[in-house]
Amino acid sequence: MSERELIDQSGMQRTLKRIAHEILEKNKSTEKLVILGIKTRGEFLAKHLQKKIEEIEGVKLPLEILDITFYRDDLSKKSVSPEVKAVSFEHDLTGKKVVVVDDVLYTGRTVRAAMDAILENARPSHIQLAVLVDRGHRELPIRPDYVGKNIPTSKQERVKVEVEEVDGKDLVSVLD
Ligand code: 3GP
Ligand code: 5GP
Ligand code: MG
Repeated sequence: MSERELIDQSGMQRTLKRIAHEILEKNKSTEKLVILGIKTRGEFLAKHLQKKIEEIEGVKLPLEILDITFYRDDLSKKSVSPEVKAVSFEHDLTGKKVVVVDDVLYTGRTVRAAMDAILENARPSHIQLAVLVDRGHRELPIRPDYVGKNIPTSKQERVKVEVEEVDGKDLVSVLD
């Protein structure tokens, strides 16, 4: 198995800073913005974006964390629907612009499940998507608004995302 390094620690910081600027540029201001990180690594990327936006604008955006495991529609291949864990958000997302943050975008099913979970609970005015890596192979009509890096992969390859808080370092590499 070979490992190719694609984004190192300083690259990761620059990428997140750029995405923070893009979020502010697209939305014109921080008003109504909420950051929502998808566990596990999306949570820490979301916290980094929250911090970068605070450094730029002086505003600490509300943050939500979502654990999607129970919502993925490919967990249960039987006709029975997967068990859905009740989600309660700390903030009322109605009328808000929710920026969903995940580490890797692949088929799009996790993001679809995240949108279901959000829309079951509230009526945001917008949902946007920020991902550190888009590795292609979409199975649903979902595209990110903010992308750290597009990494075309084969289905056999794996993108390894390491974040300081979980893995002790910030690094993105491709394993094949
Ligand atoms: P994450 O929770 O930080 O996103 O899915 C569990 C972990 O395995 C994920 O960590 C993800 O990074 C990693 N992973 C690597 N390849 C895959 C994949 O193809 N699908 C999923 N669901 N996770 C993957
Ligand atoms: P999707 O639902 O779009 O197929 O996959 C997205 C989710 O699966 C992300 O949360 C991500 O953690 C995980 N995932 C899919 N492929 C990869 C990959 O190659 N590397 C990593 N790190 N995670 C992946
Ligand atoms: Mg993930």
